[in-house]
Amino acid sequence: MLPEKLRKQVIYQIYPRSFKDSNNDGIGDLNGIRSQMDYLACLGVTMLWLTPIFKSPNRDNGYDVSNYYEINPEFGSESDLEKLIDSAHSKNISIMLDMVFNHTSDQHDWFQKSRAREYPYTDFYIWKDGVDGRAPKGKEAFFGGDVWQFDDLRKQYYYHTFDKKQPDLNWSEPLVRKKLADVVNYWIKKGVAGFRFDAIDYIGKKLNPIVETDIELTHKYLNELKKNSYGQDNSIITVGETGAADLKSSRRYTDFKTGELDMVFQFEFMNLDGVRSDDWIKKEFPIIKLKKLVDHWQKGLFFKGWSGQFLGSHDFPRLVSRFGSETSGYRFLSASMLATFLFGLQGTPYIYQGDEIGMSNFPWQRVDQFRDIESLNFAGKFAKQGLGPEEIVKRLADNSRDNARTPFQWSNDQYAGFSNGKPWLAVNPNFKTVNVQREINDNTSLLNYYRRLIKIRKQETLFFDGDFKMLDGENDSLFFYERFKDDRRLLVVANFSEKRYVLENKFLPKNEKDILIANYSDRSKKELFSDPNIRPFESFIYLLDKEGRQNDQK
Ligand code: ISL
Ligand code: CA
Repeated sequence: MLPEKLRKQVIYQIYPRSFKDSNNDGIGDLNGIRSQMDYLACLGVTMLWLTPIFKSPNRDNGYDVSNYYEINPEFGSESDLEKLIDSAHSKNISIMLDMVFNHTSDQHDWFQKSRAREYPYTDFYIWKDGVDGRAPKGKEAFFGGDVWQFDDLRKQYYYHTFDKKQPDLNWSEPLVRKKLADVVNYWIKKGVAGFRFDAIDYIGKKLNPIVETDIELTHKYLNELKKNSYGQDNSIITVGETGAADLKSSRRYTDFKTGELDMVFQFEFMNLDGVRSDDWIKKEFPIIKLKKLVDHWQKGLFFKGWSGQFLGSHDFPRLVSRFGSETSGYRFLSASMLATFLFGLQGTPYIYQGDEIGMSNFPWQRVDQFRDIESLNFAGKFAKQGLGPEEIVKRLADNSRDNARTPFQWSNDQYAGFSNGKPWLAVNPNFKTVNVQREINDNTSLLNYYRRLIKIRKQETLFFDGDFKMLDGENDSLFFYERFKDDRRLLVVANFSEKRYVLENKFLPKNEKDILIANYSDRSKKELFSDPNIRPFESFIYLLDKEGRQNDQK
């Protein structure tokens, strides 16, 4: 049975630093989010995933937690969070927190005590002696450098999957597992209704002879975490960020009976163009490969598990710049097409803040404009390889996570209405035209398109429980698929290119009323609803009853 609690969910991701600043220190905060609750309610989203809001030295903007029980003072206080939760609830919106449990900050009290070999924290992290005066055998960390870092006090090396200031917790230590379950329970009591578990498929590790992720251990630990915390309240929604998950393991994580999580984020779609991998040279986005993957995942997960669907997050360049086109005239069309494509799929749709108004990549010019630790570490690495500043900026510009982190564009006022003070990261100069104020009352805007899309997604049940069928799988840029159940079917057309196509007769809509949404407004009008010509970046969703189709085929 599909989990009913997921039927109408549309989750909105907020990067609090960059959403709305209430006290003009240039940093977004919890009161800022609360001040925009009407906006979020009017958008129609059901849950807000806040990226980490806990105390942190911000080496990785909150993904390095130094205290899981304290709110980062830059974001406000615990009472501000309580007010935010209440305000959201009054609009039927719930809050999802981001739990970074693979690692902590090196400033976390546990790490400080572990360095000093203080009981019972001695084995809270992964420590090893050096070999012949050098680091134990290991790979390169995700954010650059070796996974092993020497600690002067303990005179041993500790293991870090990400940055050197993000030491990995040792989940094989039962007390670590207990303490993390306590953290989850604490926030559940505060009224938090969802959890995103960061980099969760890295928690299970074999420690000897070399440190290696071990999926059996990850399942074991997660199972225990579920049993001791969120598993006790079935209404809670969980999503695991599982960077390495394939279909088989995603099924296992999210099996409706035995799974540990409600859904996972899988990254196979998002890794197709090589963004943020290896040399940071962006590759062509292969649509045929995407189609094969979508088919594989949609058919393979249906009735067996569930996933979160996304094309953008705080970890990737902006989706319109990456998969669409910023060329004037195509920004709206390509951005709305991408949203339509995504919302038509099975799984829970996620919207990353700003994507609903078409925010795009920043026009970077210099390395010193970047703030993200990953980008800066890579810039250093490229410089060491002898690349010139221009080439480095180019690579960062195409790949950097900072593209998604520039301040939210509320209006065409100074700093885009994000703050009255200078923001921590520069505002995209296109805020004069790309902003909420301009779009909110314009019926033809991307923002209002999203509102309609969210509405139909909640109303039409085929989005939730319709099976999937790819149509025209060989076409290299037109995505065309069906969601069906019994004798009802929903068709989704999404043209990923400027090319024109002609739709086969048997697939044409039969009635203008059957068009649920369309990004070319004439598509829902009497004269053009059944026009077989598909235009650049055209996208629409329509119902087609079985009978209509059979009649047509006679
Ligand atoms: O394999 C990966 C690295 O390229 C990713 O799939 C990895 O799982 C992902 O980058 C993890 O991201 C999460 O944890 C990071 C943090 O910086 C990101 O913002 C967060 O989303 C470390 O906490
Ligand atoms: Ca602030």
